[in-house]
Amino acid sequence: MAIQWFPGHMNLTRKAIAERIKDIDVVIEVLDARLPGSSANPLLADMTGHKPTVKILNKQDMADPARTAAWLSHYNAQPGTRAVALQASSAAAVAPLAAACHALAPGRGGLAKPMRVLICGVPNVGKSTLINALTNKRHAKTGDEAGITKLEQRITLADDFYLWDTPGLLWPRIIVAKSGYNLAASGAIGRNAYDEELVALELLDYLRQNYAPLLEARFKFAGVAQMKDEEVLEAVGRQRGALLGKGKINTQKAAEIVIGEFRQATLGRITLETPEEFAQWLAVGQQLDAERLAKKEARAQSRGKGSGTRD
Ligand SMILES: Nc1nc2c(ncn2[C@@H]2O[C@H](COP(=O)(O)OP(=O)(O)OP(=O)(O)O)[C@@H](O)[C@H]2O)c(=O)[nH]1
Ligand SMILES: [Mg+2]
Repeated sequence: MAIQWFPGHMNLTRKAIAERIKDIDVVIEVLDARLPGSSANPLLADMTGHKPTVKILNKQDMADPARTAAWLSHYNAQPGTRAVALQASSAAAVAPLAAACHALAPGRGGLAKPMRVLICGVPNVGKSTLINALTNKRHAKTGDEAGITKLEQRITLADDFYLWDTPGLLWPRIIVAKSGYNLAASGAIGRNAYDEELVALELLDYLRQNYAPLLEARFKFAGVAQMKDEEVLEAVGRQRGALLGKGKINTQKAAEIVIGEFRQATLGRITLETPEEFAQWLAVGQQLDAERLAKKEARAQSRGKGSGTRD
């Protein structure tokens, strides 16, 4: 069962964005550069697709630079999309964004026609941090946890330039199982909506196959590529002294350590997906979802027939 998280406040955010979008000139969708496919919200794409959009691959300081370059080419090849990688906490890095908005909506500017920009994205991706850097102020509350921003908030960048910060938004059904795991690893999913051990095992599985030297250097053991995921988790627990007594490993604690090290990038610069991998996962997810819908329809039809015979 894939990880899902769509609490009630997200439904309110969805409605608020759907209402606001009419009066918006440019949409900035903030993505996590460590999971640029999984953090792109299909629900936002449906609601904002008709507006000029800048995709920001944020937290690039923690992502694998070669993979960030590949994702930028991938997104920039899509019609009507501009993608840039940045570190939202750096005021110098975000300064050119205002110019990019003017380039995308050249008719806007001046008191009669102020530029109106909506900043959106999944939880904990750095939307509020970006707004604070753009305005050089701590307008918006930030924090390393999903769901810090609770309500839409308007912030004035200049007399003729408004920004809307929005709460993090996911979508009602995450059909790509791997996306659920990657979003949870990044901190975009509420703590109670996933099992830390499962998320850590999925993360270790990917790291073992793609970033073995980083794992080995950080946790000081060798041969991870040949180990099972459970063995790697236990080795982490042993190395960090996460023990339950009688030589048993506290795998819950070990899982929290693995996830924490990924989130803080103390493991190194890591990206959990390439454009090609994500396209494959999406195709599988869509196939499974189509099968699920077909079964549901068949069940509904057979129920319909059943009631028909009783009539
Ligand atoms: N290393 C790094 N950390 C960042 C960057 N941008 C944001 N962060 C951190 O990521 C965490 C989340 O940032 P927020 O700005 O609160 O994220 P948000 O998207 O507004 O989150 P919600 O309001 O919960 O949806 C904070 O701890 C930030 O300091 C970045 O570019 N690099
Ligand atoms: Mg926020």
